[in-house]
Order: sequence, then C-alpha cells, then structure tokens
Amino acid sequence: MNARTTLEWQAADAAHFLHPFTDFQSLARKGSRIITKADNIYLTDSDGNRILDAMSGLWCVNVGYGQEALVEAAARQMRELPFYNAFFQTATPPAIELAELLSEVTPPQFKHVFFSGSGSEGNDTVVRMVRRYWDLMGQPGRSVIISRVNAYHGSTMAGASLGGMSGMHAQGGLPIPGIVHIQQPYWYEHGRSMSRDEFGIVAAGWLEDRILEIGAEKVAAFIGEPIQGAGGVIIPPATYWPEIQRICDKYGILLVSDEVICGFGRTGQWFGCETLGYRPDLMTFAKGVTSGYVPLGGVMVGDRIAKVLIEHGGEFNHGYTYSGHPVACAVALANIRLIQETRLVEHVRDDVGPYLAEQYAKLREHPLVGDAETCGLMAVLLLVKDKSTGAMFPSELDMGMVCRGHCFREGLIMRAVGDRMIIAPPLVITRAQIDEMMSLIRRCLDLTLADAHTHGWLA
Ligand code: PXG
Repeated sequence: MNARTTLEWQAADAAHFLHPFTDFQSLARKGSRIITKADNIYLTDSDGNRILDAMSGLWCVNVGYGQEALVEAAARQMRELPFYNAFFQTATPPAIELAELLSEVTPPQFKHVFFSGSGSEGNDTVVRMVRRYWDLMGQPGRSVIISRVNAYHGSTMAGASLGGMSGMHAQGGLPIPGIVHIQQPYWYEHGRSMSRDEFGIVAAGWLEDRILEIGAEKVAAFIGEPIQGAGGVIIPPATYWPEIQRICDKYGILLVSDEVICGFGRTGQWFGCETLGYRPDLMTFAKGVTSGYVPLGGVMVGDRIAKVLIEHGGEFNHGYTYSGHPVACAVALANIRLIQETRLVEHVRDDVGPYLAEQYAKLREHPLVGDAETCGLMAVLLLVKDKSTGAMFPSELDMGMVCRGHCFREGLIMRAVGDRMIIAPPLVITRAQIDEMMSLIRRCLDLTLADAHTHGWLA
C-alpha cells in the first residue's frame, strides 16, 4: 500500500489533486501531510508519526476509526447489492431499515427522511422542500430563508448561500436570491456588556427584527446550526434557541436545524436541538450518520411538512442518484446500532463530556486563554493578548495558526478558526485519552506563549 515515499506522494498530489478550500500553489510548495491509516482516535502519517485526531476526521468519525462492524456491513452489502436506485418505485432493504431507525432515534416529530449524499446536498434539499411546502400551502410569496453570518451549511450553491461565510460569498456571485443573514449569537464579540443569558435574548431578537423588516408573509424559514462548528464552535447562550423557537412559532416560520456536526451524539444528546432546547421542522444530517466511513446525508422531515408533501404534494421533482444508497445506508445502520449498543451518547453526556468540561475550565488559568467553553465533545479556547481587557491579538499575527503549527509538530490535530482553537474528538475517547490530549494542548499553548514572549506580541 505504502509503496511510495512521502515525497513521491506529495509530488503526485501537487501535480493532480485540487484540494477543497485550499490555496493550490501554496500547498504544492509545502506538500500535503499524507495520512495512511488510523485506529481508534489515532492517525498515522506516511512518515510513521502517530497523531491524536481531536477533530474526528472532519467532525465525523464519531465511533472512532477501525470499527469492524461498519467495515463488515459495507462488504456484506457490496456483495449482496452494491447499488440500486430509489427513483422508479423501487427501494432497497438498507434504505428502508435506516429510514425506520432514524425515525426512532430522532425527536418524535420526525417520521420521514429524504436521503442525500452529503450535508451540502441535504441543505439544497431543505431549500427546495421549504419552498415547495409554502407553494403547496398556497403561500408562494413565502420564499425567503433567514440564516446567520458565519454559519456553515455546505459548499454547493444553496449550501454556500445559506452559509454566512464572506469569503465564500465573494466567489461565484453568492448568495443566490432569497437568502438573507442576521448576526450570529457570538457573546464574546457582540455581547460582553451583558450576561450571556441577556445576550441570548437580544441575539434572538435580531431574527424578529429581520422578519418584521422583510414582512412575515415573505419569510419561509430560519436555519441554524445548534452550535456553529466551522464558524469556530460558537456555543449560544442557553436562552437563545428557545427564544428563536418562540419567534418562529409566533410568525409561523419553519425552523430548520442543521445537525450535520451536532447530530449523532456530539453534544451529549442524539441531536443538538435536544441539548439546546428547540423543536425543528426539518433537520439536516450527514457526517456522524455513518461516522464518515462512507458519504451519506439527508433531511429529517417533520410531520407538519411531511403531511403536506405526502397528502397534497403530487410529485416532488427532486432527488439524487445516491438518495438511499444501499451501501451507505447499511454502514449507517451498523454505525447507529453501534452507538446504541455501546451507549455512546450516554458516555458523552454522563462521563467524558463533563470530564472534558472540567479540564477546559482549568485551562482558563492559562495566560493566553481568554475564554474556554465546551458542550458535550465540542470545545473551544480563545487565544487573547490581554486577559484583563479581553483584547485580541492583531489578526495579521495569526496566533491561531501559530498555535496550530505547534499542534501539528506535537502530534495533535486541533483546528484554528481565527484565534479560536477548536476540537471535536471521536465520541469513543476515554478519560485517560482526554488526559493525554489535555497535556498535548497545554504543551502547544505553552509553546505558543513562548513565541509570544520571544517576539514581544503580548500586552
Ligand atoms: N452543514 C454543516 C453544519 C456542516 O458543518 C455541511 C453542512 C456540509 O456538509 P458536506 O458533507 O457537504 O461537507 C457541514 C460541513 C470546517 C469544515 O472547516 C466543516 C464542514 C465541512 C468542511 C470543513 O470545519 N462541515
């Protein structure tokens, strides 16, 4: 398998492979890190280095690497029936069984699912379905979808439009019409003059302001991640989501929860909306549904919408070749059963989630850490220049990347979003492994602090 050397892999990579979200030329100069295998929560690269993967691949390997039950499920299904579609009045057993199991593990309003191949495609389905719903309700004027600045909802045209990433909107004429953004519930940046709970109500109020500005009769839906992941693990105040729910209910607006990261146990409940206290009409999922072993996504469709689509909808002109792919569905079934059998959600809720929270609380004493927060197994550290005033480092120093550089060299995958250092380790992580991860995090923070002293970057 590893017939080539790292340099050979890097040369072939640079010659042919255009990576996602990458400055192609700069990566070609540096060379990619080549990951060759993985087990449990550890990766191995092509030089034989062992790396603790505190990002679960890309927020997805919830059950950890090397789970034979998932491998077996894929191999068995590939032998039996590697593919058949669900378009022309046909279905396959794994897709049917997965639809059934998803309606069991999701909140009670969900009894139907529409499958896609990814989270981005799932959110494209959301846009199509929400607008179709309002057409069928005789209110075609309700077409505007409200999202948030710094949200991430994928990279297709609709996904990137729903997302609130300015860098993405700047390329390709986005957002598409009918999608608008309100400010995110980021307390540290927008609300430090208030308590977190007061700020949660204020931030939710921005939704009501925008609805009134647009006219409620034109607003179809509000979409949000329970906790913004790619935006930097922005954990909203506890008051935020219940107030968002109240506002959506008041104006009859559909509420969409993008559970691509928060779903399948990440926050210590099966879905983030359960942890954060709201009841969505639609729920996008991907990633953790298969723990990333194979691609699969979809949308859970709440009863309010399903009833209209089924009873009055006629044909819904939408779908993907891989909607309900039997191999992906077989792997998802094995994955969800494994989560159930090993009580992985309870493991996060009662054991490692609270343990990680304790450890992160201690990190607040570190001279560079201005804020430290966790929810289940998502966590963030904010690097600041001056803890007493909360002043941030100038962005041109790119302190997050300085810290990430140390992580890279020390064998820890921790991401930097600006100066927010984030982790989302596999849910199978143990207390002893959290101790190991925390000592790596401390070492990387200390090395970053030493750099700041050496270069005179501190206040
Ligand atoms: N919604 C959310 C909330 C996501 O986090 C998507 C939709 C899109 O899913 P697909 O499967 O189409 O990628 C995501 C994906 C990052 C990062 O930098 C996060 C994602 C993808 C790539 C990078 O943290 N999340």
